[in-house]
Amino acid sequence: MLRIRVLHGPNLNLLGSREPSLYGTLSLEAIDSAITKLAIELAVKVDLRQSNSEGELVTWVQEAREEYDGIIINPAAYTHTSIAIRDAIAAVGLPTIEVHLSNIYQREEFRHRSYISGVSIGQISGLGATGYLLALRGLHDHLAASKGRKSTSAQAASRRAIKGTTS
Ligand code: CA2
Repeated sequence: MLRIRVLHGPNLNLLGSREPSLYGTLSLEAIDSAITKLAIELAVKVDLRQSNSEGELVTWVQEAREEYDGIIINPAAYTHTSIAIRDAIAAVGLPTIEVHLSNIYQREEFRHRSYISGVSIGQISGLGATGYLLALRGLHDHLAASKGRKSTSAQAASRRAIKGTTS
């Protein structure tokens, strides 16, 4: 079973209560339920967490290396400031998808730069809560394809070992 950690950054615990025109009307709990429902359909184990603290997000990214196959992250404001989160994602080397509820490129200039996109396999921005669901499908397909490739090459290696050939 594929295992994916989903991380929500600072202030996303306030979703649904304020700024609905930017971030939609769904609470974080409702978004997490929709993610969980899709995860069950896709037979993926998901672990969902929110933190207002950069250090805690860094720790959760680092710890994901042991137990997870990939990461979905909305780093919120840390997107535009955090070299620490970027370094953690690069260090663990897990396929990561960056999600934003709003379209960061239609907003203030300072939101146009993401420190995270360079270490992510993809970014989804501006599709509201649907972005998390697309990210889950996308990461699931990416991981399933790379697992398939690994098992095909492992099978080929074992066939070569049985035959006693090297190439
Ligand atoms: O669009 C996104 O998902 C963002 O990551 C949200 C961040 C913002 O700093 C990024 O530029 C784009 C802000 C999250 C704040 O969430 C709130 C939710 C409700 C009320 C107030 C803030």
